[in-house]
This record gives sequence, structure tokens and C-alpha cells, in this order.
Amino acid sequence: MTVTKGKAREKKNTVKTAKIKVSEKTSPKAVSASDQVKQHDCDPCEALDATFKRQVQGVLGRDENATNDMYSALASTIKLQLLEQWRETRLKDNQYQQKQVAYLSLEFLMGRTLGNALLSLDLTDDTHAALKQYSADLETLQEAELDAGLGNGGLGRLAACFLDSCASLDLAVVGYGIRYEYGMFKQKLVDGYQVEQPDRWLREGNPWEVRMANHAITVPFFGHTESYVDLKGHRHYVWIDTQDVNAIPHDMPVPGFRNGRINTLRLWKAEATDDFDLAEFNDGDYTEAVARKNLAEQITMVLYPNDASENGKELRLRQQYFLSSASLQDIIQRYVAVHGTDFSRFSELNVMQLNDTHPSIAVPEMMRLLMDSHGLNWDQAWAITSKSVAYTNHTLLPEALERWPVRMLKHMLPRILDIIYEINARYLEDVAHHWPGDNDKLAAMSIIEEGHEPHVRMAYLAIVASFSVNGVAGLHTKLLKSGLFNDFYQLWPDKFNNKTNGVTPRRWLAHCNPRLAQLLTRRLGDSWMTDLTQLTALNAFTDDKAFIKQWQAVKYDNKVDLTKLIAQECEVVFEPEMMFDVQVKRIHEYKRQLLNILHVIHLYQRIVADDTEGLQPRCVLIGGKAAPGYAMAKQIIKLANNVAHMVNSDPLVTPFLRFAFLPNYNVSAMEKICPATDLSEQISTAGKEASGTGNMKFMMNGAMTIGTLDGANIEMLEEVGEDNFFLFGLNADEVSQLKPHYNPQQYIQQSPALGHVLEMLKSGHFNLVEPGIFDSIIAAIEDPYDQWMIAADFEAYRVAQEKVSQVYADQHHWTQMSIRNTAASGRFSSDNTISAYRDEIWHAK
Ligand code: 26Q
Repeated sequence: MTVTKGKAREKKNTVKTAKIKVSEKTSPKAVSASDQVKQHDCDPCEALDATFKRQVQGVLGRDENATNDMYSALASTIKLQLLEQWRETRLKDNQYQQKQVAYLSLEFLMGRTLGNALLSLDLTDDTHAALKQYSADLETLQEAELDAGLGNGGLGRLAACFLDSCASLDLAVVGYGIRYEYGMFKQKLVDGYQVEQPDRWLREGNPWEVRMANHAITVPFFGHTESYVDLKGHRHYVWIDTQDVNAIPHDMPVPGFRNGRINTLRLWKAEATDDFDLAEFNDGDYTEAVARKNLAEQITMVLYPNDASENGKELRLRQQYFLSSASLQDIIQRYVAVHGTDFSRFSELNVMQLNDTHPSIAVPEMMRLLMDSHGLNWDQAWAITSKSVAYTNHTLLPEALERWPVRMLKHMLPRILDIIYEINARYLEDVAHHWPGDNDKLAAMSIIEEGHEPHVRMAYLAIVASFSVNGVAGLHTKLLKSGLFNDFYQLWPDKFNNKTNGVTPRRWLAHCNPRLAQLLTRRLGDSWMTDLTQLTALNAFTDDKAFIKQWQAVKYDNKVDLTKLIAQECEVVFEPEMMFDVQVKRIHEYKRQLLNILHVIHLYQRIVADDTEGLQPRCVLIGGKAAPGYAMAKQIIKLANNVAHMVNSDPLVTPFLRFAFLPNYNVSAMEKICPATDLSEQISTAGKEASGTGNMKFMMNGAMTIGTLDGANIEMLEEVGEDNFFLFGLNADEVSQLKPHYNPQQYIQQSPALGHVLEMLKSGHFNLVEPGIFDSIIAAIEDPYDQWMIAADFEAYRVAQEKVSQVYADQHHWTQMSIRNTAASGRFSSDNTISAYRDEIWHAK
């Protein structure tokens, strides 16, 4: 295939960095808290210092020598700095002069807040200075913060990167999500197996959130509907005898990068309503009332830890409706406060972006609110809803497509089900018009999937109601249009568009890799932080010997740092002189961690056989969580651990190869991993990874990618060129063409290396005292129905890895390639992605 470099991108998508305004008035009252800090312009900054002192000494029970106490004192100090600007942003946005975007998502994988807030407010240096008089240093305090792990992986972290870019681009965007009491589970390893432990991230309180009890909203469940005809002959519907749940907003600040804007992430917590309790209490059934209270509060108790499906679980639907209803009521209330009940400007001033189908129950809920609560008729309500909802799809995997049993909706959300039926009936008329007489088409495209147990197809509901449907990388969008959603594409080609994902360069370069950030800033100035395309200027330094040395030193020091984490968490010693070869992401068959492990076994065999010519010493790191119910993914973790044990305990092997599985991979771990990585593994079966975003973080930090033509890898390759990317494997077309006659044995015969690896696996070499435990893995590789085609790609992968070793041996060349990767990563800033959402979907200023 030929890969051409994309057109030079326009500059307009850059974040404007307005210096924080310092009020001209002299009255101290007119000056915001952060202005006060900046105005002092001293070292260490006295205002920050004074607030901090009050937080440490003035709060009962805080102990100067306890890291946790010092962290919360510091966090509270910084939150105080944020409050004034936060209020100003809210007041400004409440005037409703510009379009407001609501990003609805069941997941926001925020990670830690402190470091990012300091960076955004430009307070990192002042904070360092202020801490000098205490025993704790900033790094230690940052480590004390627990990750806000309110997401599974890519989709949730994307939402967090998007919020950062929206604030930094000065867009009025509110993130709406759920304040799960328990976020993503903590992963422990016992005997090499994953064990899940609850993540009580709120156990010591959350210093960043503000509980807004006065903005509580009521969300109805269960009950039944009735209708009546008014004097004018119009039919009205009422949903009665509902069991109501309170939604209490807990707001988290989302600071823009040094531009004075603080956006809001509004997370809903479910609480029982008082009158609900009271009614039960008055009936004399106190215990029942308390039990029901628990039922209400269960809704926001725990994040579903699946990144591909857990279909049909009632609690999950309750979460989805709870988020959707509370958020829409909030959005409508804010609109009504300014514009009254004239909804004619609503769609001009509001967009709701659905992060996958998870919040797509918002569609019928919006219709219900406009009709039943605000008196609009169907056509008016539909005109508004269908002009204000947009949907992003994040996966092509059929098992991840959400379907809800009609029976469940009928019971839990009867009014909502009625509305879905009505949407479907009206929309199927369009289908019938487009394909006259084609009943199969009607059945295929119906929002209701008929059968023994009828289901609502949420993706179809989202497409029908949305004015925009987007995929998250070029290939992904193309496959949506030609495959999964082809019928819809034929009906409404203009709805479909691509928005290739991106990641925020503030967290994923400036914050996580201060050494590299400093080097970049010394050479280029610091505006790359808000316009990442400026990194292309690095290409001018690829022959600059001094620069190459500095680049290498940065990577080396980052590797030294990572070795400490690996030693502590994995009890494996990584050597910074060896190549760091890393695959961190959720464990899933399509992501093919297994292919990586097979390659490790292959290297192990070569070393044991003394066939080490051309081998470059490597440290291989794998990390990631398996969905608790995903047996195969859990076996893959066990295999990684057993192989690691054999590799690391053989002193003949360890000079060439070390292998670790990092437990509890999360956002904070990635912040240490990506700056230290030499080789990034992006090896999914082509056509299966919608985009990937870890791939971009590694690239920004100067890692080389070994990868397939999948997701955003394709666009990364386009930017950096084939000479700076280790490409291998079948492409998406080849995968689908091969599928009907795939014969793994043929590939095993053609690859002696793979044959040997399988022999060793079968011999039980890695499970001597646990016979048979890897049989299912071996069977999967040899299965002609193996959708992931491990055997088909093994040999190409092995050859690409040999090439990696060859190039790595020439450190000068490797470093040049590394620089070129960082230089070419500008397109993958989420600022760029959000600018495209803003201009092409949201039409927001
Ligand atoms: C569905 C039903 C019930 C419970 C859970 C779920 C569920 C939860 C999370 C289904 C899917 C997800 C997450 C999907 C996800 O993370 N997709 C990834 O999105 C990234 C951002 O667009 C892409 O880069 C990845 O390629 C894609 O896999």
C-alpha cells in the first residue's frame, strides 16, 4: 500500500492561551483568588503559601507529617484557587450567549486531578516552593491522590481528554456522568491470576468535588402510564405511581490550560427521596422504606467493569436512565431559566453528544420531557430532539452493541417504551418510502428486534434520532458505513462523519514527561502545549548530535524511573539499557496480548537454544485488566505470568529478555509508562480496534510503534511514514476475506517458530504443576474459527520484531526515528479532534 502524508493542517485549531487577566481595579475584592496568587509574583508565592498554611494548621486533625493530610491540604488550597474562576465561568455561560455542549458519558476516566490543575493554573513552581518548608515534596503528595477511575479504558479516558481540550479551547462544555462510589476494580495478582478488589476511591473524601444539593433532580422509575384527552381534543400522557430517586450533582472542576476557563464535570449521585421514605414510613412499613432507600442508592454504587458488553443487566439500564434523565432535566432547566418555555432556540443553543449508546435512552427521555413536562406536541419535540442529539460509536464488535429486552423497559420505564415504539413507527415509514415493499429491510432496520424475546436496539435508536453519527478513526468510520450501519448510511449519508480520536498533550506530554517537555520548550518555546503541530519543527534537529544526546538522556532517565515501579510492583528488575517493549491496555482477544506472549516464548526459545545473534536485550511489559467474567482474558493474564516466571528465573535468559505483568494498570501507571517506552505494541486484528488512544500517547512520547493497519495506527503511519513505523500483518480486507476458509494449521506449518512455540506450550513447560490450564488458549490458536487470527499474523509479527531489534542496535538511527515520531504526533492532540467536533458537529464558537 502507499502511504501519503496528510495535508499540512491549518493552524486555526490551536488553543488560544490568554494570560490570566489581572483586574485593573485596585480593590482586593475585585480580584479573583488566582489573580491574587499571580499578582504577588513572588517566590515562593505568599498567597498560595498563606492559604496552604491555613489548610494545614487550620483544619482540625491535619498532621504535617502525614502524607495524606498534606495532600488534602494542598488539594483544598488549589481548589480554593479555582473557585473564583469557576464561578465566573459559570456566570458567563449561564448568560447563554454561546452554544452549550453536554457530553453525556457513563464513563470519565479522569485519573488524578492535582498535577493537572497545577499545570493548568501555572502553579507547579510556586507549589514546589511553598512546600519547601514542609517535609513532604510535591511528587510524594501527588502520589497520595487516588485515581478517579470512573471508566474502563479507551472510551472513558477519551471523555477525560475531551473535557481538557474543550476547556482549553474555551468551549462551554459540561461533562455529565455518574459518581460511582466504586470505580474500576483494583487488580491484584494471586498465583498469576487476576483477583478483583473494590476500588473505594472516595474513602478519604474527594477534595475536588462540590456537592450541589440545591440543584438536585428527581428521576422516575417503574409505575405506569395513563392518558387523557384535553378540551381541545389533544391526547396527553402521564406517568404515575413512579418510584422516584434523587440525583444529587457533585461537580468537579475542569480547568482550561492557562485561559481562565473552568468547566464542570457534573457527576450524579443517587439518593432516596424524602417523600418516598415518608410515604412508606406513614404506612408503617419502616424496614421496607429503609430497604428501598438502599435500592435507590445502589444505582450509583459501582461501575460496570466491562469494556465490551454486559448486556441485559437491569442495574445497568437504571444507571443509564438515571444519568440521561438527570442530565437532560438539568440542561432544560438551565435553558428555561434564561429563555422561558419557548423552546424555539433550544437546538440552536444546545448539543448533547452521546458517548456511545450507553446514554442513548436520553433520546426518548428528551421527547418525554418536552411533551409531558413542557407541553410540546410530537412534531415540535422531535424537531428539537433530532437537531440536538449527536452519537459517537466506539466499537464494531457485535457483542458490544447494546440491546435491551422490551419486557425490562416496559416494567422499569413504561412511558419511555411507549415513546420508543412511536419513534420506530414513524421512522419505519421513512424506511418503507426509501425501500418500497421491502419487508426484510423493515425488519433489519427496525429499532425493535423481533423474536421470542423482543429487544430495543440502542444503536439504531441513537442513529435515527441523531443529526450526526461519527466513528473515531478513518478506517472505523469507513467500516461503519460499509458494514454495521450500511443501511442507515444509504438512508442518511450526510449524518455520517469521522472524528479521529486524540489525547491531551497537557497530561500526556507536559505533565507526564517533564524532562521531554523541558527539552522541547528549550528548543521550540512552550506554545507546542496548545498547538501540538509545532512539534514538526523537531525534524530540523534529527542530525543535531547534541540534541540526539539530550533526547537519549531523557528517555534513559524516564526508563530508570519506570524500573523502580516495575521492581516494586512486579518484583522484576528491568535494565534501562535494554529495550522497553510495552503493551498496556484492557485484556481482550482482539487486542492480541497472546500474540505478544507467543513472541516472548519464541525469544525465550531462541535464547535457551543459544541462538542469540541479532537479538537486542529487551524488557517486555504487559499490563491491563480483564473483565471479571471474561474467562479467556483471565487465562491470558495467567499465561503471561507463568511465562514471565520462567523467563525471569533463568539466569541464562535474563541478560537478553525480561518479562513482567504489571498489576492494576490505570491512568497514573500510564503516566509513568509512556515516557519510558521504546516500543509500543498496537497489534490488534485489523478491523477490530476502533481507534486506540494509547498508541497516540506512546507516539507523542517518542516510542516507535509495532502495529497492524488498524484504527488510528493507519493515520499515525500516514503522518510518520513507513520508515518510522514497524508495520506488519493482514489488513482489514484480508482478514474478512480469509475468515471463511481460515486454516491455522497452514500457518503453523509455514512458521517453524510458531510450531516450536506451540509445541512448548503443549508440553506443559509453563504449567508443570498446573496441567491443562492453557488448553483453551492452545485450542483457540488452532481453531479455524479463531476470529483474531493469531496464527495468520505470527510470522509477519516475528519478522517485524526482528527488524525492530536490528534498528534498535543502531541507537543513533533509533533516536532519529523516535524524534520523528514525536514530531509527527501533532495531529493526535485532542485539541485537534475537539476543534473538528466544534466546527463540524457542534457548530459552537
Ligand atoms: C456495555 C454494556 C454494558 C456494560 C458495559 C458496556 C461497555 C462499557 C464500556 C461497552 C463498551 C465500553 C467501552 C468501549 C471502549 O472503550 N471502546 C474504545 O473506545 C476508544 C475511544 O474511542 C477507542 O480508542 C478504542 O479503540 C475502543 O475499543
